[in-house]
Amino acid sequence: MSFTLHDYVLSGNCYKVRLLAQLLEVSYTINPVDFHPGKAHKSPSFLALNPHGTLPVLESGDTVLTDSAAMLVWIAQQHDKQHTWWPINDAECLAMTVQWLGFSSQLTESIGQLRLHTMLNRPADAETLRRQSIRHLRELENHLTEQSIRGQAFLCGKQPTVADIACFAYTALSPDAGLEHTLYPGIRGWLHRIRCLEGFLTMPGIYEAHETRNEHTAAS
Ligand SMILES: N[C@@H](CCC(=O)N[C@@H](CS)C(=O)NCC(=O)O)C(=O)O
Repeated sequence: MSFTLHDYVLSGNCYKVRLLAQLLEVSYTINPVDFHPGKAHKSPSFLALNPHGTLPVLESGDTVLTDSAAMLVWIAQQHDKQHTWWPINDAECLAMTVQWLGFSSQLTESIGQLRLHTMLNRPADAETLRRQSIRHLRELENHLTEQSIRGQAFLCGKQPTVADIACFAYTALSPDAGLEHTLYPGIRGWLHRIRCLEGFLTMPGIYEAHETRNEHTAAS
């Protein structure tokens, strides 16, 4: 089923949806919302659609989704006939996918908020956000290193799931928040493997600079 995405081009959460739709070759319509400087996502008409006043919003018929993780599941369940992106036939992989989708929301709260502070001067406790962001990057790095030792290239197994897409966005965009990838070889390899997926779509702020050849092939 096709859909309309209420979108802002520099939003990491909107990008997650654009990326999965592109990978699965799903067509959709974009409604650009003036997030900055217009704050159109706080206007009365937008709040009537999404009382949280956040982007993205996905609309399809009577369906209105206001959380990017829910959108990824909705798209994958309908358009991935192999059931690898939303792995309903593998209990362990499915549970891991839900767990890492939860982690992706934490990345929005740490790296995402620090990025808004760094790029748009949003008032924030930058030191606390920085500490949380680094803790999250280390947790991701440790998990990816363990996965690599098990011969698993992605967060939940040998194949990417919606959780990889959800975690990819703010991890890849962390240099915008002043957090480079230099210290995290496991993350660099994983970012590269996602970038190499057929149909990959990029966005402003995602760089290749820290990816080096011997690291990407480690777990593939
Ligand atoms: N849980 C939501 C969070 C969405 C979210 O925080 N979006 C940001 C943009 S990336 C937003 O609209 N923030 C409102 C603001 O900063 O004014 C999701 O994953 O979709």
